[in-house]
Amino acid sequence: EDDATLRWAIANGMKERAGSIVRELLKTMPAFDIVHRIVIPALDSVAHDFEEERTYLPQLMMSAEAAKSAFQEIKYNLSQNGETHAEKCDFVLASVKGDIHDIGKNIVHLLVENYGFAVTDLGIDVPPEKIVDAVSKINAPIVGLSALMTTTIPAMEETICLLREKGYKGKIIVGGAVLNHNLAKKIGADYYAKDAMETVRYANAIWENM
Ligand code: B1M
Repeated sequence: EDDATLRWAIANGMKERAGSIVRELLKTMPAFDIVHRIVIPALDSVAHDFEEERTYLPQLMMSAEAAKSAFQEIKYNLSQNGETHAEKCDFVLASVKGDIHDIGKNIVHLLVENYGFAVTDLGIDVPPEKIVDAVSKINAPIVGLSALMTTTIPAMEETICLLREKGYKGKIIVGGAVLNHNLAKKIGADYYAKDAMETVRYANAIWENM
């Protein structure tokens, strides 16, 4: 099986097929190469086709499911190889209230975890109070928030405000398609990460300065 087949399986929303191709690919290709060289570009092209109205919502959802099944295989492989051992600090992650997009968040989860952070993923559509509760219970020095829609940026801001109001002293990283550096600053975040790798770099810098 080759790269093109996986790209095809994701583009066409073939969930089982995507999983089995990844299992094959993992025999010859490092897990992160599969993520960066195949899965992310495949998702980008599906997203692009959607925006250009060449594909529609049901297909998009199927592609998202296929990508998820690819990530599951990758995650399983990494855990089998003992590569997910947490040695750094806690990292709480969530898609904010009203936002059910989680492909990007799941990539962030995968990478951050594999760079040694103990990730608590609260999932999607997470209300500010729940995030604040988890962060204070775990005493996490880093929180990552994901929002992909202009309509969920206010929920992101609300979450940041509530965290600060409750005296949170850690770092808040935000990410997602509609965000940028200026908007992140405006809503009170410490850092805007344009992708998963940038999240890792910033988290590492925080960890090293602790
Ligand atoms: Co939706 N959707 N969607 N969608 N969807 C967008 C975001 C949209 C831009 C598409 C469009 O219409 N042009 C648009 C928002 C418009 C806006 O507000 N400006 C939109 C909309 C409107 C909607 C719906 C309302 C339905 C509709 O289209 N009418 C609906 C809303 C649901 C809801 O949340 N309440 C909806 C639903 C869906 C699906 C369910 C079909 C599916 C999501 C499936 C899933 O996630 N499980 C979906 C998808 C797939 C998309 C697009 C096409 C692709 C998103 C994606 O997964 N990209 C998207 C268009 C786009 O983004 N161009 C779109 C791939 C992913 C790897 O990238 O998520 O950006 P991304 O993550 C990156 C970085 O941003 C960053 O790192 C990631 C990895 O490198 N990052 C972080 C992300 N989060 C981070 C957090 C961090 C750090 C970095 O914290 C530390």
